Amino acid sequence: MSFKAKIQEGAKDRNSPIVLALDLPFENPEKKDKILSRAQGILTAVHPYVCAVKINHHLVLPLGTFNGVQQLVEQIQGHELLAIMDAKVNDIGATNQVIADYYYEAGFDALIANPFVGWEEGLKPLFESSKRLDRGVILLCYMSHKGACEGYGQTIIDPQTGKRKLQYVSFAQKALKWGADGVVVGATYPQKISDIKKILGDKVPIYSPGIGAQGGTVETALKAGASYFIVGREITMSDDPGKAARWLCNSLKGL
Ligand code: 3DU
Repeated sequence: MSFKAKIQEGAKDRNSPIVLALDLPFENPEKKDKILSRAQGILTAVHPYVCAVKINHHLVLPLGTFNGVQQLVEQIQGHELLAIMDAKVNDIGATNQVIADYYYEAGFDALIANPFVGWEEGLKPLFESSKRLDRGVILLCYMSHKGACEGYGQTIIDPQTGKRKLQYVSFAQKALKWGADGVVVGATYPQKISDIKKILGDKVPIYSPGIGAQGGTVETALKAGASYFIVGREITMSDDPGKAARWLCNSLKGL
């Protein structure tokens, strides 16, 4: 089963389209055990209210992929949740392949990649090995921060047609053509979500980060066409992460 189908089924079964971004602030790397147990504690409290967990460098750097992070991936999957690695894969094809091999070996179900590197000798090897292993590739399409307009918002000349188009429109079209399992579009840009939704329809789901701490809301992202909501600090930095996740999950049910 494809990653896209697995997360759709998981979100339906669990009645939650929330992806937990399991991000923690900087901590002295010597305190690895403290970092790991804090992450495990959040997972234990939050798992009933999410359909997947996204890991970023916040945990890979201090814990290491095959020590702490692999244990977390096992815990995530033990709760029947999917594990996404937000590596923003962004290099030449041969390097991308090695990045994917390591993260898939650690058990991740999907990787986030950056379409700026293109297809041939870029993301093609990543897509091919991911499809072979039934893992997912989610592409950045329009990031949530202010400077996103400098890259994802540029007007480009399409090298194939010679016509002008917006960079993020081109990335959404590539997500369709390349068979991506999803695209990331910031909740802080609801208009971009709806522009991209018009291109993707129901073929490629939109994952929307930037909720809470970055100023976006689930309501506007949902109305604009997002299917999944990536939420980090709003949950992880709460005094009661389980309660924060439950509240968010229930607020989505009312929409
Ligand atoms: O702002 P939050 O704490 O909810 O975290 C959002 C997470 O999603 C974090 O890991 C960040 O690196 C990632 N992300 C974005 O916030 C925006 C993007 O466009 C892509 C990824």
